[in-house]
Amino acid sequence: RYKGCYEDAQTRALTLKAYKDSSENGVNSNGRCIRECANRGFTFAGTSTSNECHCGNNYDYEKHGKKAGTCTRKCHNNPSETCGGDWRLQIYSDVIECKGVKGKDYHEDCHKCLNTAGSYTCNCTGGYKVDPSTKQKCIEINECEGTRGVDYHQDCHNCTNTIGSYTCGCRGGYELDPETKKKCIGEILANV
Ligand SMILES: [Ca+2]
Repeated sequence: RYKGCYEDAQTRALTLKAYKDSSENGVNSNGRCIRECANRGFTFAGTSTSNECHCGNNYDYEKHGKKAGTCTRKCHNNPSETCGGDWRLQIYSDVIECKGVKGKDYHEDCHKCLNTAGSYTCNCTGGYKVDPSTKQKCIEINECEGTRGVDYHQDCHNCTNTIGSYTCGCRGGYELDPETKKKCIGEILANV
């Protein structure tokens, strides 16, 4: 969450300088700095002078004053964003989405929200898995598109996907196991 552009001084607004990356292939971004600070256990992250990242847990980061509109330096090797300025910190706070509102701060289809550094992921209840592309919501598992004997029961003849599970159809002479509805059992003797 963007807090604003703040003045910095010798007595630093944020307590730790996490990195200064002026390497030829180094790319600075506000997201990188937020993740770096979150990984180190800091709530606040601030980019500065194009290639620096500062971290802190101190709420007095505004002690040298807010200087709106003066964080105008492009990020090192990343001109699509600004990364503060000279003695200017562009400060963000790590958002803990999971403490927020489901459907607003984290995805509606996330069953159990888990905070990660700079983002979140989800635990999913039975029959669902974490969406592999975003990792931020639970998607239904189509067991029937998987492998017989692994994703659905070896003895399931015609698999039909259901929301949260699957069910089976059985070839003539077999019946659906009434308890699990996931496998076909026993030949019916009347057919002999
Ligand atoms: Ca299913």
